[in-house]
Amino acid sequence: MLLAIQWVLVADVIGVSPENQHLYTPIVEEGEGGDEAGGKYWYCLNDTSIKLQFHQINDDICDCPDGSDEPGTNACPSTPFKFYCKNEGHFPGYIDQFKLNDGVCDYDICCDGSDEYKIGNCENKCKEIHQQFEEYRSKKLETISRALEKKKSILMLAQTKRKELIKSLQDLERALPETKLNLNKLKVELEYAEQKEEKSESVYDHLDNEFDGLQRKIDKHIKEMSRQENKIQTLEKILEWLSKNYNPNFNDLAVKDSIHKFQEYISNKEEDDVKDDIHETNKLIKEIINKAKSMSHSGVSEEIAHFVPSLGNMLHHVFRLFSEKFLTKRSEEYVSPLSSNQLTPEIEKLEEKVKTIEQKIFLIKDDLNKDYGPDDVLRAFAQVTITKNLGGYQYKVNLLNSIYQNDVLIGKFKEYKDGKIHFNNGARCWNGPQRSAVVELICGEGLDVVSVSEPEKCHYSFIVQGETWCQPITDNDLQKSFEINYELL
Ligand code: MAN
Repeated sequence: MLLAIQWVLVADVIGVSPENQHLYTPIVEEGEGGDEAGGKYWYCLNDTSIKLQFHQINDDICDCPDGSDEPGTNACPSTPFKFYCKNEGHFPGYIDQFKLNDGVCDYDICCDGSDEYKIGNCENKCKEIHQQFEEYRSKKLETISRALEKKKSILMLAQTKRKELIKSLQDLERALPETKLNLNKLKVELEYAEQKEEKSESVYDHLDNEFDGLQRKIDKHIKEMSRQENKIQTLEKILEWLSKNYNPNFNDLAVKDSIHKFQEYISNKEEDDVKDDIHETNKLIKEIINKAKSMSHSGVSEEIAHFVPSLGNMLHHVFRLFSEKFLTKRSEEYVSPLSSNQLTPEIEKLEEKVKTIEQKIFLIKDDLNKDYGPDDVLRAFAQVTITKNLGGYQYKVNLLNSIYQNDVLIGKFKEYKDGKIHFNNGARCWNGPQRSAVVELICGEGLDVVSVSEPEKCHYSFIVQGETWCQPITDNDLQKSFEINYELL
């Protein structure tokens, strides 16, 4: 029958770290009989219904379901704790049980050789290994601190680039209303100029249709008169010939009488004034036309001009209201010394300028909203191209623009996502997809393409190193990355 727990001993179980030794504290029970080993017991860690005698720990027989009774042997297929190496003078290590006493010195984990505690063939190398580690550490820390300094300047450059963009945006946003105002002013000046030019049109400009009609009619009359005149002349010639060549001996009274009347007609024929007259009229009309051309037309009322519903008039109206209200300028002040012909190209130029400014504003805003990595850092690489010969190709990598393999476009910058840069829309592969790439960024001294692979045909994977992607390093990181130089041991 169990009576009472009398005392608790401090454990020193091989393979268990000092923090976990308490889990292996033997329990000494004083009861009837006790056990031969002096009454020290222990319970499996994951099943306290299994009670073992203390000497069954590390006896090379697996008794507990979780293997907790064999932390220092390879008897259990799995144990909750790995074997603890003290590694005095260096850092403690934890090694898998299957590596214990296998004849191999695993100095990378157990520099004190304790993983081979049964065979005892591994001398303690912790001093030498720690010295190597210290050298590695100081070199690494130096490198990282240099890299972090560089990173600081890269970040500053990225910030400067962002600030420059913001400044350009502000300048453009400031210039836009001013340019638009100038444009509207020119448009109003054009309105005025056009009205003025319209008002100074000549009488001829307004009556040119009528003048043309009159001119055409007179030309027609002149032609008709010439035709009639030709006919008369032909008849006169026939009669003249008759009067000269008739035979007076025939005594034909009708012939004699006709010739007599013709001679009377010829002697009484008056000079033809009508023809001169009509030429006179023609001359007169030409003079009227010339006068009309030089006479200013004043028949078009200003009111009518204002009420013509044109876009220009509406604009003029709005601008006049605006200027009267805010600019306190009188409309006369918008009278330009330029003619409408000179104003039109000026307006076109300003319209183009407004369009360009608006486009630039759109592009800058779009760019400012893009994800260029933490602290916008990728901006610092906008003008940087890394050139690298790898695998028989020359690669040209611009992190914010494009990647080329010789002259073949691998891809254009698409986005920065989850710490990687994606490029797409590259040149199409023969019988395949368009080329694309993903760039992984790692810490390293100097900006460089470390490797290129093509995990799938025409989809490339790049690793680029640089100080930008370095972080302060911890002792834990250093221990993980440290590798022993066995030649020096
Ligand atoms: C070129 C290169 C390769 C690619 C093939 C596909 O040789 O771009 O990377 O795999 O074309 O045909």
